[in-house]
Amino acid sequence: MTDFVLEFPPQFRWGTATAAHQVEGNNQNNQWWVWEHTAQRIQNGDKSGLACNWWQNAEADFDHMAAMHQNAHRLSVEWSRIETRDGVFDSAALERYRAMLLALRQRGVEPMVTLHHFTNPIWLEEQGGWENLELVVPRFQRFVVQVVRTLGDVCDLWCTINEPNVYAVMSYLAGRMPPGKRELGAAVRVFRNMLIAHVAAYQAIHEAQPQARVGLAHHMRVFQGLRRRHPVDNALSHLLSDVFNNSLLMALVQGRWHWLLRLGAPQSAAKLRGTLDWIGLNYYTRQRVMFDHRGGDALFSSLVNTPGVIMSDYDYGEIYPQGMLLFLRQLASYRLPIYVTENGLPDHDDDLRPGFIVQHLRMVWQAIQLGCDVRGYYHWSLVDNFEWNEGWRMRFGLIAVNTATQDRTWRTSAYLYRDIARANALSSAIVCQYTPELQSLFVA
Ligand code: IFM
Repeated sequence: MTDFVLEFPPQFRWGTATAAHQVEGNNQNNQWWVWEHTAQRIQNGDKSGLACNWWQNAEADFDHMAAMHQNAHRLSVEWSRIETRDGVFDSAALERYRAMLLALRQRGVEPMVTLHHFTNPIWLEEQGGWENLELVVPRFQRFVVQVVRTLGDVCDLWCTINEPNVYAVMSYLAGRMPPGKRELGAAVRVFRNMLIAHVAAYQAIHEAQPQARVGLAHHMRVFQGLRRRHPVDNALSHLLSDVFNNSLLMALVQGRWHWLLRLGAPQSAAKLRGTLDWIGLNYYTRQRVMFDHRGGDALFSSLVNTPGVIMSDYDYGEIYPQGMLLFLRQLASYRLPIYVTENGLPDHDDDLRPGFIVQHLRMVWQAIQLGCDVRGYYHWSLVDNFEWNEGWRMRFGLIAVNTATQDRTWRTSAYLYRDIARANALSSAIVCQYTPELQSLFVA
């Protein structure tokens, strides 16, 4: 077989992504902590507990990043630690974040900071949280300004909100995350409020730090009709894709509400236009859509697995790398710089992850060859961490975590990712060593 080297651009960012509540431990002041201790809605009754102990010692894992030749990391700051009560800010918490960001920089790792990743302070949640537009937009803006003013000398790459669509669906439609509601109207309102809050944050960050680069992390999922020529399955998959994937982009790129968001909208979407300096893609999988006359999971659709395909642990998803290329090309059409802000899978024994990484990075490389301005790739995740309603059973880490001892063990994928990041390339030598079964993919 002929040798190949698929090189990435010289400044390409090789990173991993995490979120505060999933790794820090003892985040007792947010709605998730309450949910974990009261709702009994998490697999095996798991709790975040000490998580990966980052609040005490994230630096130990930063050493692993450096050893893996990573030059970027996406992490989030925890609102409930920083603003412990409405308007009361904890400078010690902000100092801890400063120390973490500096520790990253000292290791040659550029931080990207997410300002909202699923968790809310209890005081905010008690007043209606993201359903309460008049409350949440100014409060979020005030919090963001405080963070950017304090940490702006060590970070200028900001991700305002992680996955507004997932947050709205899981918390207000599927009822699987707090506050556990199942109301389409509430989900729509929350999603819209998050977009409005993003815009307020975008503007405030630029006022506080003119050179800031501000974007958000958008979860996109391939929806395809289950039955090939079934017109209703196909129509529904288009509808879901339009609402879940495209409505956010329609609002923030074009300044237009999707019809579902226009109903009851407090303002026109015109002001939302042009409020992304870059766009983050969180891409995981494809889902099949089947018409369900009883209502299904949403909008008369049931979401099912593609029959016969290999699934990652606990049926989280199938491996569908084509979706990565599809969405990178779509995002590139908006002429924005792109970061792949998340991509990964739960795979305890790591038998699928090496192939997953190689296949998805091959798509990222291909997108770059086609002219897409992809600046970096952040694998989800560095370490196994608390996977929300799935608790600890889903293991997303390049590095395995023993939660009883806090011991770390590199999975094979960690060595693979190190070699790719070190080479800034996918090469035949790397593919041969870790995923020989995929060599044929690289034959021209
Ligand atoms: O763990 C989550 C993360 O918090 C948001 N995006 C998807 C990941 C894996 O499910």
